[in-house]
Amino acid sequence: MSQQNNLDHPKLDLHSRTGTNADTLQRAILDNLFYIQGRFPDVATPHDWYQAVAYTVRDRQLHRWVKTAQTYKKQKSRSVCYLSAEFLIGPMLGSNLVNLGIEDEVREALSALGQDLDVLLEQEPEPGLGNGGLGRLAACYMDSLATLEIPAIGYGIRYEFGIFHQRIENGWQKEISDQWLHLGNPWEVPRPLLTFRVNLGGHTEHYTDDHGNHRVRWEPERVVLGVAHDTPIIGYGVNNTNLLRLWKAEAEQSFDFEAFNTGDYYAAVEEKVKSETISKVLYPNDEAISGKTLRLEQQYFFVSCSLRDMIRIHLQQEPDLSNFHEKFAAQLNDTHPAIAVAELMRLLVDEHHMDWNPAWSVASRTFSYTNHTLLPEALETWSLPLLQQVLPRHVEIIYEINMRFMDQVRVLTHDVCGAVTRLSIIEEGEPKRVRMANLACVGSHAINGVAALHTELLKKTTLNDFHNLWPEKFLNVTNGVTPRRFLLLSNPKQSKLISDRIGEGWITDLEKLRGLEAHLDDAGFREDWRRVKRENKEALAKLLKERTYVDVDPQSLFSVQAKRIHEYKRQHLHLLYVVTLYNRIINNPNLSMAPRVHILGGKAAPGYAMAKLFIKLAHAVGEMVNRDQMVGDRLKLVFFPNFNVKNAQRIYPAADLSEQISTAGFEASGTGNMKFSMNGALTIGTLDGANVEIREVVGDENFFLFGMTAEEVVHLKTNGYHPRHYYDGNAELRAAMDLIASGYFSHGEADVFKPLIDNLLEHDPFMVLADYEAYCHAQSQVDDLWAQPDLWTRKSILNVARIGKFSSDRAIREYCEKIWKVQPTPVD
Ligand code: B1N
Repeated sequence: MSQQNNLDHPKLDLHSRTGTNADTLQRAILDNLFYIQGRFPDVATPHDWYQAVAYTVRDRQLHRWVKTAQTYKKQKSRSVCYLSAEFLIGPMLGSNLVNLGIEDEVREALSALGQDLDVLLEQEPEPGLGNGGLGRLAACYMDSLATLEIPAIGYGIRYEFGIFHQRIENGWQKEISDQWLHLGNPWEVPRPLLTFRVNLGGHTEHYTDDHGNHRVRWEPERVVLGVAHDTPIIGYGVNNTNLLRLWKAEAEQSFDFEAFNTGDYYAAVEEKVKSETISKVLYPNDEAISGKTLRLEQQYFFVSCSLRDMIRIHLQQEPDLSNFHEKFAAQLNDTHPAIAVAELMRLLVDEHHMDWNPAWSVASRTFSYTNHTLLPEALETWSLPLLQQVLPRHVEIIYEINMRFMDQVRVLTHDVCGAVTRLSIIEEGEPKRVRMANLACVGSHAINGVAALHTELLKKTTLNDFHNLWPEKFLNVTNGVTPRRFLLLSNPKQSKLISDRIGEGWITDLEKLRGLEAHLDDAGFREDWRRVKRENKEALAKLLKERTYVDVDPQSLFSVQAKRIHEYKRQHLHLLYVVTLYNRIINNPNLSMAPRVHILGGKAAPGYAMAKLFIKLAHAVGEMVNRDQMVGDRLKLVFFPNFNVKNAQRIYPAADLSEQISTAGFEASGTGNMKFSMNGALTIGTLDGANVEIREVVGDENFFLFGMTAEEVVHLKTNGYHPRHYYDGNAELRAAMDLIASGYFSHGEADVFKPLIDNLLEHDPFMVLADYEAYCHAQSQVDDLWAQPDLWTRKSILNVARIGKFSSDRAIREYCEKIWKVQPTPVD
């Protein structure tokens, strides 16, 4: 007898339950409002309505989701597992509506209920489960994987507190804990039955089993539970609905009755508190590691749950794990999940009793590793004693991996110039340390950088020894971003303008934007293009006024730098230019210039004093400039607080100029650069990260290039860099720095910004001063073009028309072909 398919059950009328016409949707929204939230329309708050809509949308995802799981299972599809400590997914309602194609119907249903969809969209809290580019990339890739009908699971951590909320107090950043789960999360489905016990601490015992085999038992000091929480990720215009599976840490026994009975109530709940700490909070460090035990525990926790989940899925269909690597391709998103290499070996050898060699063959064919940074301080290493304390068995396994690897290396390299020591997973020293990048390289069959320049530099510098050893393992996959969220959803006006001209094919085939070039000579089209940008700028101006009380004129050139605050990204170079413009106005009150609004946004890591001081300086300069009568509308400087995905979606569409001004050789790729360009901004930028490739495709005449190349940066550094030389040699630079140092922006207190200025004068590790003049020069070219609005518009259109390469669909196709070897599995 054939098994009854749940979805074909005669009593389950999915169509009336999850239909998508406005009438059905309206009924469903009211149903959810009542049956899930216990609310009547008369008393429902906007947040209640938002949740009712969210549940209504989720219902429509669920049957696609079940169908997807059934299809993948039936077809025995090979799946991608994207292992990442961060998924910066951003608010889901808007993107789910867009991907399901029911935005108009929901809008109609809501308006019949007297509700405005745009107001409800604002209600959704931001799931800030990431720091910046790396976490957002993982989210864009999940969108593309589903859209391309690739079976995929995103595995990560369900942080109770995501990235902190940035509040500005008296110009200083203040971190407020993020409460995104406070009012409930309608998108996730908790799976309490899908739980794994994760060991921590303790010791190992080696013994011989009844058959004479050498075995190892790990006797942990404590155990925490990892509980799956699933969020469906729906593709655009397809039925495929993949899974984002995030693990929440819980105590094995939430209540210690023995302690309770002996009267120690607090001890009774202590275990619970300690266990739950593991998924409590995201480390807010972008590009820097802290070496904290809890961070290692987080990494191991989610990796162990994920691998065991993959094994569970595999064994539902296969008798053993010898072909595990054929079922799964696991991507290590930077080194944060790199402990997976040792953990999979432990699972295969200790728990599933595979021999070492076949186990190693499976593991190294399962993993591939993406490197996201060359910054030495961001390369993770764990002190061996700490690792020993948390993961005693993994230390043994890492030693075993390293011993075999070192033997191989000695034969292959003959230890030319000490390559063996540099390749070793273990770094000698007091204490010894484990290099996670080395572990990831050794345990992976493919290693990739995230932009062409970055990959080249990786091969030549950071991972040079590995490249010499295994050149065939290295490849580049330039990052991409999803055009669904960052164009279709966030910039509906530009999207409509594009679709009216070239149809909607661009949404899933971004190269089609090239069709816009044929409309370049159409004056009406250029007029419409300008109007759309203008309207987007008006909307941002309104938002800026609400959030910062600063008035800006939407006619001005909007120049934007929005990203994490970091010295290598050189927000201070941008600021020095603003102060320079200010000085020019003061020195020449009648100066005629292109009116500019400079917008900065981004969070500083709480422990990064220089970055936090920068935020204060930006506010201090803004306060003086913005209220100076002499300046008027010629210059404004605004710091947009709490830059996150939600705010980003309102910023990109309103930018005229995108500031991508990092020191060449330091920004691995950047992805904001792509989003700005996709929204019609021109870029002023260095030859760094993906800027290089953006300039290549949009054309160098449509890009404002300045600054040293990565090679020149290295050259200058090796030959002795003297920032003071540039200070002495450029009067405008000197004036700008002197004005800041004088206390002009700090109520006469010269000390406040001294660390920043001194650092620039004495060290300037990212060569701000060396690039200052070239930057100012490029900015004046920007002004010249701004004076020719029609020419500007042409270049803006060309940027969009030629940006197709930077769709995350292209990036995911490359991963699928070159690394994962997976094919689409369409779902009916
Ligand atoms: O990854 C992005 C790139 O576009 C950026 O250029 C790159 O800076 C960013 C430790 C990181 N690299 N490393 C991190 C994040 C969190 C953390 O705890 C490092 N982020 C990047 C996507 O490829």
